[in-house]
Amino acid sequence: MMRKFISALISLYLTSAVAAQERVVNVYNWSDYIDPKVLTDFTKETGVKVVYDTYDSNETLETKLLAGKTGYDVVVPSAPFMQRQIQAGVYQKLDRAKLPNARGLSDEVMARMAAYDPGNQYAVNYMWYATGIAFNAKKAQQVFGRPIDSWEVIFKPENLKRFAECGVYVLDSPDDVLSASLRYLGLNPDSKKADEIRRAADALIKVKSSIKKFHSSEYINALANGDICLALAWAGDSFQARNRAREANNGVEIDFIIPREGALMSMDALAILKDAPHVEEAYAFIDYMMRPEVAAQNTNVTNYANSIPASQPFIDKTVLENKAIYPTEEVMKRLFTVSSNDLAVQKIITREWTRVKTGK
Ligand code: N2P
Repeated sequence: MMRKFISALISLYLTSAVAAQERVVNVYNWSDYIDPKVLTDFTKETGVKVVYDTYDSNETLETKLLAGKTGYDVVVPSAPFMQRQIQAGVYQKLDRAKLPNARGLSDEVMARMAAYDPGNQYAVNYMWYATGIAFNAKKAQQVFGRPIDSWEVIFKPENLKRFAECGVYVLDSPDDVLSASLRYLGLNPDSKKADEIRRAADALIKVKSSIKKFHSSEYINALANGDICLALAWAGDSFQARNRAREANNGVEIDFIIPREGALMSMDALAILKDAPHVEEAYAFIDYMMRPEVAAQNTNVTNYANSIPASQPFIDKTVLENKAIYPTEEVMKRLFTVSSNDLAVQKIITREWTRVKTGK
């Protein structure tokens, strides 16, 4: 009897020990989009282990989400994709009581997010940023000799040709690149018209011979180590490239501009999957990300702007005062957003993007 009781106690202890050990959250986020120290700090504080996996395109994330159970708890879609995924029933509604720190999100960003997630029911903003042009300052001076301030640098064939030799990468992201092309053509950057999307793709095809690669994460190192000299790129990644080059002390100086015609402003969201295996841990993780000091730490390392105003005292001055990361009111006016595509439009975009990349 006693023996049975003791062995029951032991097994109870073991089960709870295993359960305690097994507190886990599975996070699927963009590459180069967090301070790795935040993950270890989170585990130290909460005992929740983070299994962390990365991607570099919304299309990759969406394909996984629509294919069925992923095992992930928290994912980070860009707003227009998130909107479609909400409609597809991929996410669960958030219980705001479990996200006290999310009350610190700015009203402005909450309102912007609500355009994609009415009533802010399913997601909270993680970071936001502009898409523009990153370049190697010295190389650009040598091969171009004029200030880089316009989409004409990319979309005028005679311009981009000058950079072809020192290397050009373009984001493998139709939302980012086709909207820039539409803007360059003087069309609505959020156009859903098949003929306009085709014209935007054609403009890119005209400069394609000068583009070395379409890729959405390799350009950080490629810029930093001097392998390429120009990229159609995201702001945060471009400044990460700058910092990597400075750390390597290799003489490469990377700059980034928001073109004068205006550029895409995007927002990425933290959301919990409907079939998340670790919902409580997912809440703990998201709430931790919303803590002002933590949000600041992520901004300092990634060079992406967060939406927690109380984080600003903890943000490095060079980041906070960088107008391409935290744009002024005036620059903000030049930024545009894109809305979600319905499936028919998405199909056209996917087809046009394939035509850009493969010629078929
Ligand atoms: C981080 C990319 C985040 C911006 N490398 C694209 N959603």
